[in-house]
Amino acid sequence: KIESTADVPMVKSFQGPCPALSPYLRGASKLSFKPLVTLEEVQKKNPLVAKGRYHPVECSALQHVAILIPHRNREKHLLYLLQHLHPFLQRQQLDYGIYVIHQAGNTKFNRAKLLNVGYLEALKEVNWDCFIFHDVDLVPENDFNIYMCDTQPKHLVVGRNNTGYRLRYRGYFGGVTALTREQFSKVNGFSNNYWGWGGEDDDLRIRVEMQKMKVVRPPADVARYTMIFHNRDHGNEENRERMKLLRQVSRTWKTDGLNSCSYKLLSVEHNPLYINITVDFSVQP
Ligand code: UD2
Ligand code: MN
Repeated sequence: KIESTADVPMVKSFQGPCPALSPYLRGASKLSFKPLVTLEEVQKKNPLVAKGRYHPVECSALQHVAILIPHRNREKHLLYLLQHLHPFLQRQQLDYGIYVIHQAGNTKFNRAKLLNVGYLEALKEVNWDCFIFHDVDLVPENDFNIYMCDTQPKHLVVGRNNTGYRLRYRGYFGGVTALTREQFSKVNGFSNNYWGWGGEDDDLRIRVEMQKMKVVRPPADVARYTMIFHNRDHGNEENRERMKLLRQVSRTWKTDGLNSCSYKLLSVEHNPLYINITVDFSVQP
């Protein structure tokens, strides 16, 4: 008999809409990261995930959700995240797909532009309702932190272990955010011009506020994450231009974003546990 770590049904029964709150949620959990876990093991424990996607068999999901993870040179973190996120999302009864957007080459890292690419490419496959923009090193601690979109853009990280689980600053919008297809398109996505560390999350918040939308957050006891320890990566040095860029958002957002995001797509691979999109920003498409 095959068993799923998520403890969700494996056979189809009744097909109505899923309930507003999934019966499989467990609440706060103590996370453990086993250094020896392998992709194959995670695959075995998630038998209902295929080509990076899953949908509940017992009901029809309330939203189709694409999880977008910007990535370069963080394989271990990706493995830990996949290990925790797959059962977590299944317990939430979501129809979901996990996309890893991998930046090839060693030019400066561009998190925001990778997420724009993820949005554009994922929509070529499925008309996703909701997008979760997700750092590779943040693992949610409580499955009542629902990975669905709201009527307003949602910030899912109130606190993390290494900052005492407190909101870092007013207006903080980093780490993990959830925007509907329409909300993200209304703000023209992220800016493509933030190379290196910092600022791109504040830029998105400014775009959201300019459209008279308001950032919402789940309760602090639920919106908790563990950040897997890391140092600043090579190729993602602090962006010293960020304050200057942030002062210009009201003038630039309309022409810098989804509608100007050009990139050279190297590959789209459907792995068992995630869809891997590789792009090269060092060359013109
Ligand atoms: C904060 C924010 C993050 C982003 C960043 C500034 C939180 C919890 N997170 O993260 O959302 O706004 O500041 O840019 O506040 N990455 C790679 N390879 C690299 C570099 C980055 O995969 O070489 C990806 C990875 O998904 C990582 C993310 O980019 O989680 C953010 O980079 P970081 O983790 O180094 O930055 P951090 O923790 O300060
Ligand atoms: Mn980090």
